[in-house]
Amino acid sequence: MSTEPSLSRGPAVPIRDARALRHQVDTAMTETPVTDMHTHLFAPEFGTLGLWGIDELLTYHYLIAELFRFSPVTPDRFWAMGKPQQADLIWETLFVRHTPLSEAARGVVTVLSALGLDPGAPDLSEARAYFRSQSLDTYLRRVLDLTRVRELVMTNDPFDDQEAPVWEGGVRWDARFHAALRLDPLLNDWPEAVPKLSARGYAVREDFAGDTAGQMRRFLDGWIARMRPLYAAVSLPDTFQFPEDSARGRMLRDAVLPTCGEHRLPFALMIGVRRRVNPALRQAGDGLGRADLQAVERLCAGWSGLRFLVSVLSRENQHELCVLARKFGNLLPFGCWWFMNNPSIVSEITRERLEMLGSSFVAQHSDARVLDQLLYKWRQSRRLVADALYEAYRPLLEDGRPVTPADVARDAERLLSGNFRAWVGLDAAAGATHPR
Ligand code: HDL
Ligand code: ZN
Repeated sequence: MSTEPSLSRGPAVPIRDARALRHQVDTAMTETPVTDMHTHLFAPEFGTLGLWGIDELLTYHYLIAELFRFSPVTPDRFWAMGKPQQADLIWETLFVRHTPLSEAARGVVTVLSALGLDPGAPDLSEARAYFRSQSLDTYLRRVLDLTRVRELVMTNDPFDDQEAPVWEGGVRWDARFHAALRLDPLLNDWPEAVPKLSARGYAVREDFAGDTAGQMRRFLDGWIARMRPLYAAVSLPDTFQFPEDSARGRMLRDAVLPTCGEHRLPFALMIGVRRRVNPALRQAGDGLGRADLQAVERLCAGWSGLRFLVSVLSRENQHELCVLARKFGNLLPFGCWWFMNNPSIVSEITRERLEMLGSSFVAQHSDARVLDQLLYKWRQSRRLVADALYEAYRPLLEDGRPVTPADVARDAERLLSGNFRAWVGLDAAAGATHPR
């Protein structure tokens, strides 16, 4: 990214040379406020559900998976440790005795540097002292200011025993945090969900007999009223099929999709995860698989009045997703999810999306689990999207189609915020793509 002083250009003054264009793109991608539309962060009102600080940062499951590649420690011994001891071991192993070369490890280095802490420290004493000195409100404001994240979307699970009571207690939460109604237990673990729903007074049957669908719609209506989510969401395995004569297939057809339609609630599908490939690693034990995106094709075609947000976990599915988005105006691709959120792949995905979709997609989400991660995830993503956007503009200049600063500002805003906000009705931005 260029470091030249900001060029004073009128919004309509065409940019005619590549150097000025590069600077304009870098400035816009650095300064444009972001709507982080998928995270695992929580508003301060959710208490200890919200993670922040060096020990949470280092025990991120990405780093736990990497620890076991370098350390002889067994998973059992690791899980028997307390979190500070786990963090010490990860720091010593991945950051002191080895070079922090992976994206997740480099991210911690970026966070420490952004906070003015020593990323080469021999231990965590300085970092722990810093975080002990911080209040969450002040630190949250600092992180959101530094990253220019204007708002973010949580992942909210009505089946989570720690989170559900906060909602049922009538929480009023920080307006910078939006809710997303996450439905994995309903759609992926129905047999386990049935007794929990029965205990809450929903007369549901595992075989869907009786008024199970009606009861599930009542359940969903209640949580939509409580959370006021921007969208409903689910992660789905690589084996996902639709339609399908299964609990998931029936729940989607008879309860979730009709309810999303009734509430005009967009539905986010995150497809390709293979849960617990190595159970011993717990949250770090998930893998991925290539999915059959014809299921998405049938959903978009069969539920044409619904708006779908889709992200896929296999690199091989990314190109297919772009082609599907060209066929269905009710499909909005989003972000570079999880194992896709690495520079080499983010760069490829963003370029192929610009080539096939122009600016009509959501460039990125952080998927952050720890507040501090916004400091590296968004710095990296802004750089990578800037590079791809610049490469997309350059041929226009060469072919005599000048680009103005207003063009660049509008495109950056759509990619980082506007497309998503329009999709979920946060603002009725002109020109947002709509279901045809
Ligand atoms: O299902 C999801 O939302 C995934 O993002 C998982 O939470 C995963 O563990 C993750 O954190 N990926 O970044
Ligand atoms: Zn996630």
